Amino acid sequence: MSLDAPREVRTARSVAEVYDYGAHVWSWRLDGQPVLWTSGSSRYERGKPLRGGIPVCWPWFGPGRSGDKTPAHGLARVSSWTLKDLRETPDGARLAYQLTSRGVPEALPGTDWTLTYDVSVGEDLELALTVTNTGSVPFSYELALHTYLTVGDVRQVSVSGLDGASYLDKVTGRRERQEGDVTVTQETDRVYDGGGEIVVTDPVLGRRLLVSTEGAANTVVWNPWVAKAAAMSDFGDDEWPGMLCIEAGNVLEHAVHLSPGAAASVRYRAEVVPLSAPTGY
Ligand code: TA6
Repeated sequence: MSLDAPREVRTARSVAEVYDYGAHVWSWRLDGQPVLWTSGSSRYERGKPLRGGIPVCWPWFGPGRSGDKTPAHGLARVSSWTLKDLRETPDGARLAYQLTSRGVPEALPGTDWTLTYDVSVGEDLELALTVTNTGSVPFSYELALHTYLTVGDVRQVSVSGLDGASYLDKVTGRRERQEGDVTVTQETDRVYDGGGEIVVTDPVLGRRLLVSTEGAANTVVWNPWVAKAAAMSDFGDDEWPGMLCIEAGNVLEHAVHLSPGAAASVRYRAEVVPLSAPTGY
């Protein structure tokens, strides 16, 4: 079954589309240039994930820590969230979404929880995702805001802010330590310990993407490169040079354990600055 049309949010310089399905921030253009990346081969079907934008991965990441969880990246991104509030201003819009255990009990059987997701989008993007344990049973979860960013050519991009960080290289299965900026010269799928202030420098598009996160123990950097892109039917074979995922969350050994009544939040902010502008990062 096809999806309802996304909500469109416009300002003088920006336009964004957000689906209630998955509370999925899908596209975001600033001064006519895409900031978020979306695949021309994405599916738009209930029960299937969208390819691009910002999938909300919860309550597990990938196949989960057990390695056998389906669907990949959990149920939040393939569930219909409720829009609880929408406020539009000349600077953009704030959308408040909610998903609860009443709607998706199979996500964490036997538990009660509420996800609230505040999306603010205009000339910059601010996300805040809060998980609240509303029941009497503790539970654990992984979470990631799986952000696809548009880049001019991923082979010419450098990512700063992760120097010295330990990471799991999911391509080799080895743990490594980052030396200097991250560059992409092959399939890249890395779960870094750390994050905070990340800068994606894009000489082709002449801009920097400033990403800052809070409450996220992990930063994931992903580009599928040639073979993996070709192996995904919802990812165009020639699309991989134009995207880079800079994701924020709590995954693997940083899974979150919530006691009854407790809550935990992850925040993600993205801003675009011209390459000529000084960065405070
Ligand atoms: O975040 C990177 C990653 O975990 C990769 O391993 C790759 O699987 C990617 O997510 C996309 O996952 P998806 O289920 O959306 O195809």
